[in-house]
This record gives sequence, C-alpha cells and structure tokens, in this order.
Amino acid sequence: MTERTLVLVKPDGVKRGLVGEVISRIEAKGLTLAALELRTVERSVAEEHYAEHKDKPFFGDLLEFITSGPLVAIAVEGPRAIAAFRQLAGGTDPVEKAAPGTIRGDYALETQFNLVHGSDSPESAERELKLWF
Ligand code: RTP
Ligand code: MG
Repeated sequence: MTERTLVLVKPDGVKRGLVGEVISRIEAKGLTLAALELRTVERSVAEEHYAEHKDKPFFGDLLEFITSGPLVAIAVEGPRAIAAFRQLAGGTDPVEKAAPGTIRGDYALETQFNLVHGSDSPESAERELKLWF
C-alpha cells in the first residue's frame, strides 16, 4: 500500500552537508520524493511537531536544536514508506540502537543530534504532513 511519511533532515544534517546522502538513501531504497523544502522552523511549529514529548526533560533542548538553523522537510512516498524510512534511519540512539548501515548508525554519535526524523505511524504521518506541507 502506498503511503506518505514526513522526513526531516534536522539542522545538524544540513550543517554537516548530509542532505544529499539522506536523499540518496531514500531514492536507492525505491522511495520517491513528493515534496521538499528547506526552511528554518518557528518555535510554534516545532512545539506542535514534537507535542508528544512536551513533558520530557529533553523537550527544551529539542526545540532549541530543531529551530537552530535550516532543516529540510521532505514528503516521502512509496509502499510502506513509514516503516521503510524508519528502517533507513535506524534507532533513536545512534550508538546503542542504530545499526551500522543506517543513517544514524553511520553518521551520528549523540541521541539529540541524530540527523533525521521520520513519522512513526500512519496517524503521525498524516498529522505531521499537514503541519509541514
Ligand atoms: P524523531 O521523532 O526525531 O524521528 O526520533 P525518534 O522517533 O527516533 O525518537 P523520539 O523518541 O520521538 O525523540 C524525538 C527526538 O528527541 C531527541 N531526543 N533526545 N536527550 C535525549 O534523551 C533525547 N531523547 C530524544 C532526539 O533528537 C529524538 O530524535
Ligand atoms: Mg519520534
């Protein structure tokens, strides 16, 4: 079943010049780009995007980080796109959870600076795509 998911190349990924690498991996997997935008996000959008984490101790740092510079928002489309991109990204902790061969496993060291976001369910994807595009 064709799905759409929201991918973000977070500000650390843009600063490190990894946008092309992330897009290459998305395309190599067979997924396609349906929409793409470089933007610096306002705090209100970041708060809504990460609303599920509003009571977590890392929420303030996360908002600070995600609004710290330009990021790339991408609507990614394809069969099982939501799970497929989560597989490409690897687990949240890039050392303990993300395997080598995944984006986080290959390029990140710290949980906060883990380069990419991918929607985690069909409900999240729908909500996030409406927020970003
Ligand atoms: P994302 O939402 O960005 O795709 O990441 P995720 O599903 O793999 O992880 P999630 O639990 O939703 O956490 C969202 C983002 O918050 C930052 N984080 N920092 N310092 C910490 O302990 C901590 N925990 C999470 C990460 O940037 C994570 O991707
Ligand atoms: Mg998440």
